[in-house]
Amino acid sequence: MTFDNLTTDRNLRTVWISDIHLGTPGCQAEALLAFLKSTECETLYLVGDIIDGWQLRRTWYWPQEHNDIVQKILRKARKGTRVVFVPGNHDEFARKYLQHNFGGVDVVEDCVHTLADGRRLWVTHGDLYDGVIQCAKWLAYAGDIAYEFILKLNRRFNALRAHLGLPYWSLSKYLKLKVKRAVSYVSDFETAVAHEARRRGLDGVVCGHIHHAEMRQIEGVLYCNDGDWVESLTALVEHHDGRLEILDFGTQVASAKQPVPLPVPVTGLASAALEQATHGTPSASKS
Ligand SMILES: [Mn+2]
Repeated sequence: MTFDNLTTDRNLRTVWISDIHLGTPGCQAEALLAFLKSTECETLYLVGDIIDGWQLRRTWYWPQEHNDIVQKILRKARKGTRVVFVPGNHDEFARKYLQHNFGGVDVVEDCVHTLADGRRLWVTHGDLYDGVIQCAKWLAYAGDIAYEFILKLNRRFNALRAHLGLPYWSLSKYLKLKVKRAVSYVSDFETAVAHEARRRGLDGVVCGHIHHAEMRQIEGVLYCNDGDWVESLTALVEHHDGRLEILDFGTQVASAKQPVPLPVPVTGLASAALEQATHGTPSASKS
């Protein structure tokens, strides 16, 4: 997989990625590996939910591609890239190791990044400003199981669509954009982190957590979200002149979308037919 036609500038000052969710079948490791291979940067920020401890606790899932991602990142650190890991809620286990350095990766709770043009951005995963996680953790866990389920449905649905020759279509993205309460939940979150950045006297914020890449001004504060590598396949990058850009690989991958192998054995006639549809497709032969 290559992303040759997306941008010509592969030499960047800074890259922010988050919500990779290694350890889950939803993680699009192949696309992320292609991105990491084709990009050089001075600083790489891993803005949380890199390894999904919540799901690994429920079901152990760790294919070779997920090792490859970890190896690639550690290799970048060895070769001189400054790698900073800001843990999120799904990898909150790493919050026990704040201020430590693992194989060249600095683990910090949050930090301030100064752009080439002098603007200062607060880098945080953002879950501390998510009302659901703060007030009802059980609901966040339930929501996580529901999200996992919708993603699974989504994969089967798209395996069927691929079988019928139809393009990739994201059910969970559709639900997130259409459900009115989800929209207000997202805007509450965005406003909360922007306010906190301003309270800290900074020009803007870079966060992740809600799986929706975005870059806009909120009440005079630059709000940037680097998206995720489960569905949207996006990264936030800084060019050498301090210019920020969201790189979106989702559209490219969608056109060459491959059905993801199903993680759990399925039962029942309809699911068996779907399973057959998945494995009957030549592109599903990678396991
Ligand atoms: Mn999160």
